[in-house]
Amino acid sequence: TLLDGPVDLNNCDREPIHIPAQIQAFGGLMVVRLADREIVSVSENLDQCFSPQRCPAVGETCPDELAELVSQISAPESSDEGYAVRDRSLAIGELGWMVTAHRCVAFALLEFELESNATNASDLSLLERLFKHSSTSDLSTVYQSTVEVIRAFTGFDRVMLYQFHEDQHGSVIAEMKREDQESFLNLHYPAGDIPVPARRLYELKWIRTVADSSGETVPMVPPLIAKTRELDADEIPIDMSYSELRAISPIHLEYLRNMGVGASMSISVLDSGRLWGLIACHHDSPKVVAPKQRDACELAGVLLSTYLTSRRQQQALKHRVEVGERISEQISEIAKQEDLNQAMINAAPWMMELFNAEGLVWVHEGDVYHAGTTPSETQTRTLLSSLDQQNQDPIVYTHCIAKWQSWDDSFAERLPGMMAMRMGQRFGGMLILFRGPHEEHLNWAGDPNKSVTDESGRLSPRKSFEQYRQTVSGQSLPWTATDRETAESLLSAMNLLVVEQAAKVRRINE
Ligand code: BLA
Repeated sequence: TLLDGPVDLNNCDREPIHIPAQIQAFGGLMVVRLADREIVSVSENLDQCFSPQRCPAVGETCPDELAELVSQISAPESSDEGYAVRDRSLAIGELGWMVTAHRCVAFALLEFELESNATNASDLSLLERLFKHSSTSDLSTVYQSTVEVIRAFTGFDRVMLYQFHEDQHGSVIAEMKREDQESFLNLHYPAGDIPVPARRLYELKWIRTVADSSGETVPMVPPLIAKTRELDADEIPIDMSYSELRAISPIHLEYLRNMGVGASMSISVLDSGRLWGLIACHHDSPKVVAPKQRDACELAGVLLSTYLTSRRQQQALKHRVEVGERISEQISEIAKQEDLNQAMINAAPWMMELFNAEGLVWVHEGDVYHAGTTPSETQTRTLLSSLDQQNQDPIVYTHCIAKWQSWDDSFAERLPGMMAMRMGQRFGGMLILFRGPHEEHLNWAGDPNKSVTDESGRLSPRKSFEQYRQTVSGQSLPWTATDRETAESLLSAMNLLVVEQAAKVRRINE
């Protein structure tokens, strides 16, 4: 468990962005109830897709030319959330339309986009280029070639790879841009720029476009739909989580305009199902990306995701084996010694090295042993009683102890990082590691502490993205997922050891 201060959710973290009841203007949307094929809602601009005389209306049955598509997505095997049948070229009236259909619970969402928007997007050879050298090249080369390929493929002015850090703020780790544009490379952005509901949605739907950050949106009529035709049927909002045309949150549109961006697109990069980052694309002017092009971009995101996951798993496996061997070697040394407490103190140097720590406290049967740089006796006692009041998680950690509790200043400054490993209840042993301060310099795009609230208390995006240099002090290097995994291995090895020691003592006494 991470020991941290209170989490502050702001209004952005509560905005239900998946049910805007509006779409972007570069296409039309029709919602059909699967049970009886009745049209239950249409975007106000649908008559631009169909000729006005023939435009299907709410209450009518879905037109014949769409029946096949609707039956495809009503098939039980297509009941997966977000399952979509894409890009059937359909002639409706005089124009050719690209229809993307997907199922949302009891409804089909049919989205119409003009085929003429579809430029020649068949050049998938670009994607091949992406991972040609990936087995031999380092990660930064793979990142760079990803943004280069996506830019060449789509023509966006700027393409970036944006990576989330553990606290959900992010930074630009690769960039390809127009020469005259200023660079965003290595700039950091606060977590609030991409709020919780957006990050959650982007784990489900892997690509989204903002065709025009100043464009009008088109309302759905009616905004609410009923699952059955019964008069008293409950009406629900149209869930647009998987929609291509979903209107983008007005707060984010304001953000893009503040940044001087006319169109945006982002592709999710996932690591084991969790959002790892985004391929973020900007265009100065409005830009519609054709459906087939979006598909190819999404595929590039999937490829990068798979690649990152397997690479990380390989590294983790290697590390796990190495650390596991080291731990079992050392623990068997400890096991050979008579006095467990003395053995633990003797083992302090390699444990500190293993965790890149400066100090260690070992607590056993009420006795406290110190090694390296540690808090004073009194401070340690205070710490132990606070830890006792914590939940009983075996591993708790913080890289900024002052955020968790108020401490004697010198302790928080000298040793801001702490990780406590609690052994099995019966033996009451606890190992605490301390890390010293680590100063970090971050270049933010705009002052992250300046949240701007308007008269109604609504949080609004920053107006200025002027670089702001921050020196972060009062914290240690964070305890990474790898550190936590190492702690788990060590803890289970120690638990086993103590159980064995106890059994030995029992045998001697018998
Ligand atoms: C969404 N914010 C986003 C998205 C990005 C960013 C990439 C996804 C949508 C898209 O592709 O454009 C942020 N874009 C960035 C960042 C960079 C970039 C950091 O290019 C860096 C180079 N935004 C705010 C505040 C709020 C907010 C204060 O700054 C809330 C009050 C909201 N951002 C916000 C919301 C969305 C969003 C609500 C979801 C938009 C949607 O999908 O409807």
